[in-house]
Amino acid sequence: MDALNVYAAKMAPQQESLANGHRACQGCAELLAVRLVAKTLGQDFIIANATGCLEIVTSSYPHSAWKVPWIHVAFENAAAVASGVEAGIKILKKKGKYPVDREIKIIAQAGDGGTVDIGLQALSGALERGHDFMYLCYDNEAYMNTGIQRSSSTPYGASTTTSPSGSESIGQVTMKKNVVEIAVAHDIPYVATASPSYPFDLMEKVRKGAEAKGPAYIHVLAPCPTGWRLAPNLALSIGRLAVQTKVFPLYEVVNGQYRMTVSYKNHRPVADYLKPQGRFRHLKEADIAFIQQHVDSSYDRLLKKIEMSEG
Ligand SMILES: Cc1ncc(C[n+]2csc(CCOP(=O)(O)OP(=O)(O)O)c2C)c(N)n1
Ligand code: SF4
Repeated sequence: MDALNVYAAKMAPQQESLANGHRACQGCAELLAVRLVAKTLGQDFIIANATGCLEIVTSSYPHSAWKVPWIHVAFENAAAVASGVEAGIKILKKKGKYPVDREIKIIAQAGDGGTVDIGLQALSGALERGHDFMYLCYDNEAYMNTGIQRSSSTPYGASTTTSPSGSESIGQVTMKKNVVEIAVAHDIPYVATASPSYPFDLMEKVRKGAEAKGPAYIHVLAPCPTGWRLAPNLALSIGRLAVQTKVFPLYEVVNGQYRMTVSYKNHRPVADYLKPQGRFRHLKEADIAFIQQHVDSSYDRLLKKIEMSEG
């Protein structure tokens, strides 16, 4: 774990498939994560990108930050388009119109809105059909591109423009949907959570996901200074706090077997994660205690699955 904590740019692959000059907000951790993913994948991959921040900031017409084939698709169908690309290449290979030994990787990527809400059906279909592709969800926990509206990945108690906190409401009143477990339920070769605050852990998971034969799903927590009402220089440290407080455990599920990839002996209280973020500023001590309870019990459930995997 300690080795994964260290980061020096020199230790990461030097290749860049995502050029500089994109238009993400200052401190956007999503774009850092995407850059690390692109570095890991090299040059031979094709992306189907749902609409959202990531699409907007990397492709403002007539420019593109992508140095690889990149398709902007509708909000709901990144996984369906990736499935089509993968199937198309298979057919071209059969017809002798594409080099049989070329291992081009097919990627689908979307925000949480494009994944856990509107794109869930397309994602489930693609996972169930067993396409050889990797799906990356960059979860900034709301529909950021259109003005910080809640999604089903927004955590309980967060204030957004469509779940505003106030005298009548705590903000988001539902718990974050656990789409990682939904992906696991499809019995696919590789599922993982990842964070740009742990770059080597993230890159290792991307490598494993890309090498898996069949579908891979990686859920990346992407701190968003704009929507989380957070100072831009805190995006990476808040990502670290998400792991240190058990809010966002880093684990992988390889062929159904769970393994924690980053673990701490002592965890910090969830308040350390919530308090720096303006979207949680209104929470009272009792609300924080309630969230702590929920975090603890979700984490304990995860530990049980890991224990069962270890036999
Ligand atoms: C069918 C459809 N509904 C709504 C929209 C408008 N829209 C574009 S991007 C977006 C939000 C994207 O949110 P998310 O997937 O979480 O990505 P983020 O912008 O947060 O990275 C919405 C609602 C759309 N393009 N298509
Ligand atoms: S709104 Fe958030 S996710 Fe979108 S570009 Fe800005 S910081 Fe990144």
